[in-house]
Amino acid sequence: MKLEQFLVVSPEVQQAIKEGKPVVALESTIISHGMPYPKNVETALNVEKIVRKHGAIPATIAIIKGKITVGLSPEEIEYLGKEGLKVTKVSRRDLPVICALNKDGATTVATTMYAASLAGIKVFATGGIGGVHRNAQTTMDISADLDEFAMTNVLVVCAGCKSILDIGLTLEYLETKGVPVVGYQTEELPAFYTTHSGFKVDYRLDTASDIAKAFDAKMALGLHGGMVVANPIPQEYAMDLNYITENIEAAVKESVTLGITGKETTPFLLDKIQKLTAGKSLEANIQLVYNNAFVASLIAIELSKQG
Ligand code: PSU
Ligand code: MN
Repeated sequence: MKLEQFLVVSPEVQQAIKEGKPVVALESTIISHGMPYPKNVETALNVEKIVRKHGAIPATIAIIKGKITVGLSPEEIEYLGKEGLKVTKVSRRDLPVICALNKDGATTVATTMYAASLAGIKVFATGGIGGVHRNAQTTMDISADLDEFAMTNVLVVCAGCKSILDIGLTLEYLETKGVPVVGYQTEELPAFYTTHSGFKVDYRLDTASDIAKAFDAKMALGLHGGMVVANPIPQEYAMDLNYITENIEAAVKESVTLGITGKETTPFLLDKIQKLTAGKSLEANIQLVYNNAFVASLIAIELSKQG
């Protein structure tokens, strides 16, 4: 077996990579497991528009019939969105079986990073990354996203991580793995729905150009692995800290009561929070993803200039 048999890159994305044009990778678990239909499809298509508007080429990634597909068509995005939870959520450990058996899969941050790097894409925009779950001391539930950051050379723009996770432990883990956490125009790590988390980023960088330079330096130094760029939700869309905290606590409590574990945990919590906040959290989620697509485009453009 050869890699080529499992990897399909759309002609547009292939051409852009060949010519050194800026490309922004986008994930698909957020489409099938992170948001309800049809908002998920609408958001995914808008994210692609935003990337184009700012001068980069979007490459939404998923597994289609066993092929890691980099640069989905609008029809494929619609299909994944409509299928929703029926599509397998594919993180690193799931990839071999899903590919070998020609199945469909939605890619998490970990597998989207991996696919992006196979295709030669350096920048990826998402909503929030996975991390160390609360009570990981006993459950050992640590997202494979974090180890991917240790191994795969892709820069990921996100809005931090949700406080469904233990944010402090997530930062400790990233430090151990040598992954820089950079704040875009912020000293504080954002916590997805809010700009506030109570934790500091490692470095505040204020321009896409400085971020691109730091990532280039990481590569030049032979320091394998990615970089987290934390981009706060725009203030006008940020949620009230007490309100969202209460709802996150309730969602986490319910997941424990129901005995939800493993890969079901994150989608369960995302869905529960959306229901508890009557869709308000969904609107914030959509807006922060748009903002991340914008900043990722700026960084991709800077990286393409530096060659
Ligand atoms: N966090 C979010 N929204 C998401 C996810 C995480 O706020 O959609 C998704 C991402 O695809 C991420 C995955 O990579 O969940 C992490 O899942 P797990 O914790 O099972 O590794
Ligand atoms: Mn997990």
